Formats: sequence, C-alpha cells, structure tokens
Amino acid sequence: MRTQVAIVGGGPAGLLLSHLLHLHGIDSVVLERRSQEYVQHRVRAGVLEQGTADLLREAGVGDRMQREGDVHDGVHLQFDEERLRIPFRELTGRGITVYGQQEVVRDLAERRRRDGGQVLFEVADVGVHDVTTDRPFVRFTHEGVERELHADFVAGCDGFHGICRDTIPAGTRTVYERVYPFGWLGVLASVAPSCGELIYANHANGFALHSMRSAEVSRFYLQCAPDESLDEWPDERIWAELQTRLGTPGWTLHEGPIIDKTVTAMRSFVAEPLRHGRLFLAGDSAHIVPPTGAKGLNLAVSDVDRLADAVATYHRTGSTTGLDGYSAACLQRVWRVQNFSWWMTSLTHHFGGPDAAFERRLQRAQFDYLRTSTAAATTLAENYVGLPLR
Ligand code: RFL
Ligand code: PHB
Repeated sequence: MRTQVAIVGGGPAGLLLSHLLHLHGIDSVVLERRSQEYVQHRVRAGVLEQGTADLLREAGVGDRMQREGDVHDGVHLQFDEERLRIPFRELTGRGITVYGQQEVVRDLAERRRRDGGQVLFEVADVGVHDVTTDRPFVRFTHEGVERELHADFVAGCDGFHGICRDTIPAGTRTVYERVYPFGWLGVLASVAPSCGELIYANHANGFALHSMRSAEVSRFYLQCAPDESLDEWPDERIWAELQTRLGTPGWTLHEGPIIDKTVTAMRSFVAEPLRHGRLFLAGDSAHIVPPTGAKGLNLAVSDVDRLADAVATYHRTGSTTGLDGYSAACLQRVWRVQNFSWWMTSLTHHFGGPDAAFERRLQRAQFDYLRTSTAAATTLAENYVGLPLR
C-alpha cells in the first residue's frame, strides 16, 4: 500500500491530522490498534479551548459540537468552603466549550468515513521502519494479513503507550518527566450537573472536580492514590467524599447512579525532539500533562494543526521550513502548557510529606491572590481558555 502520510493511532490527534491533510488534498491512512467501538466510547477529556473549538468549526467538523457543546464563560475555584469564580469572558473575551473527547472522535471518524478516508481499526504488530531514509514505511497486521504501508512521512499519533516514540534512538532524544504522588478517580454519573460551570476544589481531604458531559450527565474527579483500587471506592464513599470536598453553604450537590469509574495516575512528560527523520510525533505520544489544566487534547490539536500545515506547505512549494521548525514550535507551546498544568495541579492538590502544612498555606495565599488581583485571575484565564494556536 502507498499513501502520502502514514498515521499511527486513530485517537483525536491521528483522526484530526488525517482530516486536515485531506482538506489540503493530501492522502493519508490511519492505523488504529483498537476497535472503532472502543475508541469512540473511551471516556476522557471534556474541555476544548477556544482555539480548538474554532479550528474544529473552520475545518467543517464542528456542527454537532456547535449544537450540543456547552460554552462556558468561567470556572470556579474553591478553597475549603470558599468559592471563587474566574470570569474568562470578562477577562479575556474568550471561553471554553465543554464537549466530550469521544464525541470529537466520533465526529472526526464519521467525517473521514464520508470523505472516503482510510482508517484501519484493529491493526496489530505495528512497526515503523526506515524513517531516516526517503522511503519510510509501516509494517502491520490487519485481518490476519501482514502488510506494508509506504509513505512520504509517518505521523506518530499513537498516544503515551504507543510504539512510535521508541523508534527514536535513545541517544537522540531527551525525556523530561515528573510523576505525581497521587492519581484521579474519575466518575461518570447519570445526574444533571449541580453547577453550570466547572468547580476545582482544594479541600483538606484533597482535590475534587465537578464537571459535566450534558444536561443529564455529570463528570467528577477525586484525588486518590496513584495505584488506588476501585474496590476502595463504593458509590456511597464517592458521594460522601464529593459532598465533603465540594460542599459550600447554600449549594447542593445532586447525586445519581454512577455509570463509570476509573483511576488515572498523573504525570508530566515531554520527549524531545518531536521529529526523527521522516517521523513526526504529535499529541500524547510526545507529551503528557496532568489533567488539571484540561490541556492534553488541546495540545494534540495544536500539534497536528502545525504538522498538517507544514506537510501541506512542503507538498505545495517544496519548502521544508515548516517541517524543520515543527518540533521547536510545538515544544514552545508544550512547555508553556506544562507550566500551567503543573501550576494548576500544585494549587489544588495535596502532595503530602513533611511540609504539607506549609504547602497548604502557600495554596491559600495563591487563592487569595487570585481573588484580589485582576492580573492573577487574568493569567489563569488566558492560559485556561488557551493561547492563540499559531
Ligand atoms: P490518544 O487519545 O491516546 O490516542 C492514541 C491512539 O493510538 C492508538 N494506539 C495505536 N495504534 C496503532 N498501533 C499502536 N501500536 C498503537 N498504540 C496506541 C490508541 O489505541 C489510541 O486510539 O492520544 P492523542 O490522539 O494524542 O490524544 C490525546 C488525548 O487523548 C489526551 O491528551 C486527553 O484525553 C487528556 N485529557 C484531557 N485533555 C484535555 O484537553 N481536556 C481535558 O479535560 C482532559 N481531561 C484527559 C482528561 C485525560 C484523562 N485520562 C484518562 C488520561 C481527563 C482524563 C481522566
Ligand atoms: C472533564 O470534564 O473530563 C475534565 C474537565 C476539566 C479537567 C479535566 C477533565 O481539568
């Protein structure tokens, strides 16, 4: 088989890249390890930056998001029982869109199907070869048959546990990593959201987040141990802990049936550079942020926006400037977002340890600063709604 860009991974990064390339008249084939059913039902991100939502609309894949997504003009931060609203729209003129990642993936997959795009699900034994030559290719097994996909470029959009990153020789890449001493217990519940906007709470018991997916479905997260067993969290304990950590006078948290529970460990991770020969990494395959800033999906979108443009410019003009600058340009945004995600995490979580009481005093001071300083609140707001894409 031959195509112009071989894309490993059919998550948001891979599918959006394939669609953006198609808009530029460039062929691609997406190779995805999981089934279509699995990919479209994986519960993950929920917050789209203004730039991400704008890009999806401009690329013609934002119709359902426009109808069903919920635009928010602010978020709440809470310290113990004190709640503070950060008014994004007022401070930055921009907002965020709450729309599930799996809905974005469904919209992209459906559009690829309608446009005749090739997305192969349930591929196995994927290996990337000869990326430092002019003739890179991907070998894989599909429906029991071993195949080779030859391309001009290979895009590694295969997430944190993918294989593309490891094809870059250890001597030519540098990994930066921080592992946090806690994880998130994610909960999906069949109950209307109890607040119109997200609430990030720092309580003496630890972090809690109130989010939502629709008028009937709420999404919650609770700080827990990184290797926490779900057996420790029967539904009654989850609701009791959410009531405690999110509670504030005059506000009621509504309870309902819990329909999904997962535990996610938290890390910050960057592998530099994002390019090796004709292999380009994008999204979680190259970087992970702790989810507190709601940035992972948005960073993936920013990477593939740049990559599609660089590949299109190369095909149109022969210029390699965009491709050559891809890694450095992405990394500049990646590190800004790393900083913001680490900061939001540090502001709202308990790290434990001997200086825990000192840390909580610092968090309180930062919270008070956000409450009293427009400059501080604006810094949070402009990072949360997202800096301009390019
Ligand atoms: P993905 O989504 O992991 O997709 C990678 C795809 O590659 C496939 N794959 C392979 N395919 C072929 N061959 C192989 N060898 C393969 N190995 C893997 C996988 O099956 C998969 O389909 O990476 P991508 O596309 O870079 O997208 C990144 C986002 O998924 C991720 O950053 C976000 O979900 C992070 N995230 C959030 N991001 C936000 O922007 N806003 C949020 O509110 C937000 N909340 C979250 C999050 C992530 C979370 N978890 C579970 C990690 C909340 C949570 C709890
Ligand atoms: C979500 O709704 O899944 C969500 C919202 C905000 C975050 C992380 C996840 O920071």
